[in-house]
Amino acid sequence: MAIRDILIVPNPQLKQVSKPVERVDDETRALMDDMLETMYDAPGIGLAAIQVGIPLRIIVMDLAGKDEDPAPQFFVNPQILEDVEDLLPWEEGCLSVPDYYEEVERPRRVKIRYLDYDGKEVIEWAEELYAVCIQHEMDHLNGVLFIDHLSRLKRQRAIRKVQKTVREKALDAAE
Ligand code: K2U
Ligand code: ZN
Repeated sequence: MAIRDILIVPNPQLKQVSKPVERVDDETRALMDDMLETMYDAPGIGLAAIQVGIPLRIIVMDLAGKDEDPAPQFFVNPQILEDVEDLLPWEEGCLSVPDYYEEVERPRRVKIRYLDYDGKEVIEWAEELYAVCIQHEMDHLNGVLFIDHLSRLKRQRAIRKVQKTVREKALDAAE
């Protein structure tokens, strides 16, 4: 397993639409293992393959709390089959938009279909944090960041803030 670099805005690769996986094989599983290790190291609770520069429709997640056993989840070629009108506001962050948080509203429940780590089809409803996170990650697969749901002014402010933080961290590292 390996920890991979996470792409940061405004890297144009993050705007790519990722392609479906043709077959869940050992190469796919090796990538998912790397993604999971990268996510835990960040730390985060979700990660899309495009965030480590691989334009494939793959997501990993682990919503287990700090005091719970890890509960890794793997999603290949995920699709939203149904959603509900009721929206859930949630203060979101993103490993590709570090240190920036804003409220986003998304459907409170979504019915999803995906292939798991072994390529088996799963169909289930996601709600609350699971619904928020899977929709956030599936946005990544379509080249959409959570800041794209914000006003133009807030989005530009977020990118400027991240670029300033990245510059400051680079200067600190150079000293
Ligand atoms: O896509 C990502 O960068 C992963 C996000 C997933 C996420 C976004 C919004 C709301 C919940 C999850 C990162 O995990 S953001 C960091 C984080 C860590 C713990 C809890 C919430 C967010
Ligand atoms: Zn994200």
